[in-house]
Amino acid sequence: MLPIIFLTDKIKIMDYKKYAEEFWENGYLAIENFFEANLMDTLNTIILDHYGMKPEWEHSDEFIKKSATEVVPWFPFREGNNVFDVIEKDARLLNLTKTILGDGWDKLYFMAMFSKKGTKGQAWHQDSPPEDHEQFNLNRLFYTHDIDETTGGQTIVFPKTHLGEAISSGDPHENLDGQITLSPKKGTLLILHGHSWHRVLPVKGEYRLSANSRAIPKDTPEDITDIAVYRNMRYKFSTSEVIEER
Ligand SMILES: O=C(O)CCC(=O)C(=O)O
Ligand SMILES: [Fe+2]
Repeated sequence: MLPIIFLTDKIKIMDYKKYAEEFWENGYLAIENFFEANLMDTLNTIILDHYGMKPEWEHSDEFIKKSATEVVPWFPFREGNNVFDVIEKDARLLNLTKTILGDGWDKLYFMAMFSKKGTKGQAWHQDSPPEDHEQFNLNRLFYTHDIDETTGGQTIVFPKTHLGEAISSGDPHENLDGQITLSPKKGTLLILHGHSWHRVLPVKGEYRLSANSRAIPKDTPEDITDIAVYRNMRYKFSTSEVIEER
């Protein structure tokens, strides 16, 4: 049950504390209809216009092959495009983030992601090394179109893994007992701990978009997501290097 009290159709009061508890218990929290459909339609168009339908890969061939991940990131704020302020300044998102991360939290960066039809999605990974539980990134993902079994590209999470160690080594896209398949809808907010094991299924629809306004707790280095942990390696993005084979 979602802890939302409906006062009228328009006004919702969110119980931030309950949401934060759910997040800390499971390592993720999905809230449907968090953002309005009209806003999502507008942002979907803006993101698609940026990519066109045949974007070039930004990652090295080695990364794409070894990581079994096919996604093209876009960092609009780095180009002076502030249109996604509308998300980052949303008072409810700010409140929820503060309730989860506590005082002194900060924005990290904003990233849209595109995968085209027929691509692999994203292999199991953790966004940042899990050895220090105090140091992590918080994913604040939202989806501008419906994602389901027909479109493919569903997001898979493994509950409670944010409390543990590095992801088990093995097949990058293996089905694991205990995994949960999420079908985010247009307007869904998915808060996901960076140490939670997660992946994205292959894309069957015309395209798949998601966007992520990453945040960090107080005293977390800004390069926290430079090294990601996959089932077959640790990868360092700044130098495009496999730093550990697993
Ligand atoms: O697009 C998604 O659903 C998940 C993307 C992801 O792995 C991330 O933003 O860290
Ligand atoms: Fe991720």
